[in-house]
Amino acid sequence: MERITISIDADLLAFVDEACAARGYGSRSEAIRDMLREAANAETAAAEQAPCVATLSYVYDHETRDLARRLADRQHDHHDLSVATLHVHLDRHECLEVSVLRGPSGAVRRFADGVVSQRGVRHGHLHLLPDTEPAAPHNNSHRHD
Ligand code: NI
Repeated sequence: MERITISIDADLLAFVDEACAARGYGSRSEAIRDMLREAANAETAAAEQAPCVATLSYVYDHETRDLARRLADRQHDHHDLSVATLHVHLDRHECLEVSVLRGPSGAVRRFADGVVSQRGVRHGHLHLLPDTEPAAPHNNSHRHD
């Protein structure tokens, strides 16, 4: 464990001491560690939930047994994330797909991992952008002023 020295306002220190007393911490260090841990967990959860738009690109051999069907199944299973997919027949064997995804970053990442990790899928790449104006789920109406 590392030891650090911090400067803290008197009122914040009073808050720490109150928390120590109320929650039965043995020391300020213990109390502050737990508070930081809570903050870190909240940060992780927020990043997981942060809305994003993303492109997922990959190449696959459409002759690999069942692969094209398995990839399409996955897209249908996650139709809530999948906005559109561009399919390019690169040559006699290989296909390039670019999927546009939209949703919570964690769910988009897991979906992408699930596609890219399939046997026969190569050159998988996910590019995430923050979604500043997330679409309301199941609402396709737009206002044009
Ligand atoms: Ni193709």
